[in-house]
Amino acid sequence: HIKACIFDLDGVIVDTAVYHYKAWKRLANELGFEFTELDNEQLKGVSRMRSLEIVLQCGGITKTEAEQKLLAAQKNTWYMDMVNQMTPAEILPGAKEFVESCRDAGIKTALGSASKNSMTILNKLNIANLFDVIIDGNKVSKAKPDPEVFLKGAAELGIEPKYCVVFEDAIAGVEAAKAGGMKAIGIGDPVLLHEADMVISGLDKAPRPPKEGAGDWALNK
Ligand code: G16
Ligand code: MG
Repeated sequence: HIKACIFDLDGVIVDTAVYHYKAWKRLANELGFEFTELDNEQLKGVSRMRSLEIVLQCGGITKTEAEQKLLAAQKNTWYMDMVNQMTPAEILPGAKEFVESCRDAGIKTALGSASKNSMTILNKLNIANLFDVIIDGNKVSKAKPDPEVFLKGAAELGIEPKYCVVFEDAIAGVEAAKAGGMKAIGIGDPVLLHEADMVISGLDKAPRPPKEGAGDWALNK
């Protein structure tokens, strides 16, 4: 019986990956190498500093820790310039309606994102109030596939992990949910996300939760 839904942000509620990509590509280009959309796939769900390591590896470049901090800050400035232009029109199809339908059915909702910018993004989209609990990159020390972000979400909601379902677009995120003893609904490619209990193309395709006491939810398998 599902009592809580925990949502990843980038790739589930909104597509910020395109802005991450533009900012990382600009950094790579200024450092003198190319960074492709395919390279960018490796960054999904991954923390900012780990993303930078992967980008630098793509260019075969090594930097000191101090230089890395400056580069990550530069990337974040360019990224936030784009985030600050975002509007609620960029919420992915069906995402807002689905989270609302969970709340209407008495299911608790949480955000579980690696991004330290989650609050700014939720405020730009006008949907911060849809989540009972928000766990973002500022509140966790271990990145996905470690389950910390989702376990904290469940703990703050006061719901046992086995009653939680996580919605995730990243392989590391699905792994994190399963490692935490939760159900995982993958958003995206069923081959890539084969560890998920179910894979859908987007929240617009998620089965709606039944009203309280009105039978089983199709997610609840
Ligand atoms: C998101 C993105 C990642 C990004 C990470 C950290 O995670 O998918 O590409 O590197 O957040 O973002 P920031 O630099 O804003 O702290 P998620 O967990 O929402 O998919
Ligand atoms: Mg994601």
